[in-house]
Amino acid sequence: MPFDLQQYIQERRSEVEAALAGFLPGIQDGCPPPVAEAMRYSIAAGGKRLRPILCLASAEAVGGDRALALPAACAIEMIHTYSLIHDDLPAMDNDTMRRGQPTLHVVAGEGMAILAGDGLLTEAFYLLSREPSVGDAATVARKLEVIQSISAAAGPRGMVGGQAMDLASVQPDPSGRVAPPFDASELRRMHVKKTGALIRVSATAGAIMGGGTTDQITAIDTAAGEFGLAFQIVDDILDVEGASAELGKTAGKDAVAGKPTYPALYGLERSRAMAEECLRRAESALHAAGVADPHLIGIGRWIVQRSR
Ligand code: GRG
Repeated sequence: MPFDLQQYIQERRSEVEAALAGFLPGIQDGCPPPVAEAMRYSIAAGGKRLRPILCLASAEAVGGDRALALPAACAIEMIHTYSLIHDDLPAMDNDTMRRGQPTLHVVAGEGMAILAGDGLLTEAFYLLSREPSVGDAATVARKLEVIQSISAAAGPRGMVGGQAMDLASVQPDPSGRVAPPFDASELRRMHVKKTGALIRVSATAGAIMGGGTTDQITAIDTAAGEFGLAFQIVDDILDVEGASAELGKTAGKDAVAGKPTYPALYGLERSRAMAEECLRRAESALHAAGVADPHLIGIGRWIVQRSR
């Protein structure tokens, strides 16, 4: 079936952005203006919307209605945006540019940036518990499964845990000790948690909300695990090769901070080959389960071929 991936991505992105604007709380919901505005500033700053698009494509790949996955897609983008706000804080990665705009703590102050991040995280779960509001038992059961999967992926077993491993690898502990550099398997473990878990659950949540069978959900989960790793490898490559203006954030920070990265460990050429290998493994998992939807495969290629 011929299709235009760019058009698909653009259409899903617009859908997600319109839904996010409607789901975010405002003053009419009793949300005080400074925190409402701060949350909207970071969401509206842009971003590729990779995770929500992957979520919607996964719902469709199992033959489901993507409208049922839209709240999960938006909730995941809220959680992702919170993680970027907190990651950019002086206590963490200390960055002043994100999504091509000054970071939230630069424009709203550190306290408000912390609160906006907290607000996006909690609001995501408020949304997940509330929408879709369809009352049938199957949808309610799927919502609960998705809430469990997303909370595991975003919390200390997943993204928060990975961020803690990352932080400990560069910041001295209270006694002044810095952890020894990661070897290859620790680097992989850190990325699987820090970046991979949320990308992975984006696809899995979409497949669950789309009513996929266990085999379909498992295959999409496996493929998205590979997408998540490929995403991080490419992110590390872009940090070496990319220009800050195109990336929308400060390039070259990993090397300056002495961070363990794929190019540092394996070199650029091998890192590129590793990202391609992830893609091949993802595609074969999707083919084996009969869910090799062209949009899903195309999103994998987008992850590896992107320049920002
Ligand atoms: C603060 C709990 C907590 C976690 C932060 C994901 C993360 C954990 C920090 C981000 C650090 C970082 C820049 C990691 C590299 C991979 C990554 C998540 C890049 C940003 O994601 P994109 O490229 O961003 O999808 P956009 O702006 O396009 O949404």
